Amino acid sequence: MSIKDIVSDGDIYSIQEVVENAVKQSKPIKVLDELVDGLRYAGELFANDEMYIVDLMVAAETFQEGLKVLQPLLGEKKREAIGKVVIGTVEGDVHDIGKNIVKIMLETAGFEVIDLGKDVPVDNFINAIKEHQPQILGLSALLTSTMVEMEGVIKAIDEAGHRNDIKIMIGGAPVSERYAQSIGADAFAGDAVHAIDEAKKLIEMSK
Ligand code: B12
Repeated sequence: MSIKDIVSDGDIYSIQEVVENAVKQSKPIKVLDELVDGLRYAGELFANDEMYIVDLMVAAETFQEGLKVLQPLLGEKKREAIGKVVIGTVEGDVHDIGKNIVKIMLETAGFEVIDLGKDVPVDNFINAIKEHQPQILGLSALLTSTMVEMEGVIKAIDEAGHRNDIKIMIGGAPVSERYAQSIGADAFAGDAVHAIDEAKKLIEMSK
């Protein structure tokens, strides 16, 4: 069975061994793509009423088990951080898989990342900015109903007087470049690889 099928079937007991074998033959980043394909396929089945939410949850857990095997192989953390990023999924939204991948990839690229987790209230973002003074804030949302929270976070940062201290980068399936511009974010990235490029540009801009 392919990695895609194992994830979408939620075969949580096989995934570890299959991923371990897969990385002997191809690059970890390619194997990550296959894991993501499986999860996206499960999402399609769910959207078409061909999968129950419980099975989608098992598919997501299977994905996370596979990711655990890949994580140490995706790259070593660098000693000197090239910048600091605070990241989190906005309030009301429990999707954190994409955000976690962005975190891993940013760390691999040499960023220090402070992860606030998922379902993060606005005040937690503000407090983290005060405490950690990052150059970049990363916001994630996977629901059309929660992407609007991003605008609320940006407004609250503005009202707290921190908007000029920080660059804001957003991402998540329903979000776009256009949406980023419309809510006053500084950057958008559609995947973790582009997130690294955008974060590097934002660091240059904030110098
Ligand atoms: C897995 C999953 C779940 C899991 C989440 C587990 C977890 N720990 O994250 C569970 C089962 C819990 C779940 C729950 C729900 N889900 Co859901 N879920 C998905 C699914 C299948 C995959 C999401 C995912 O992880 N994709 C893989 C990752 C790698 O991709 P990604 O998230 O897009 O992230 C990449 C980029 O977007 C970007 N990125 C992401 N974040 C950030 C942040 C920054 C700063 C940057 C720069 C980039 C970036 O980089 C990432 C890596 O490349 C999607 C379908 C889909 N195609 O997206 C539905 C989906 C998002 N879910 C959906 C729904 C409806 C729900 C529920 C409301 C279902 C319910 N009835 O309860 C609940 C939501 C509960 C809540 N309050 O949040 C809908 C949303 C519809 C909509 N338009 O709003 C979708 C689209 C499925 C569908 N087609 O119906 N879900």
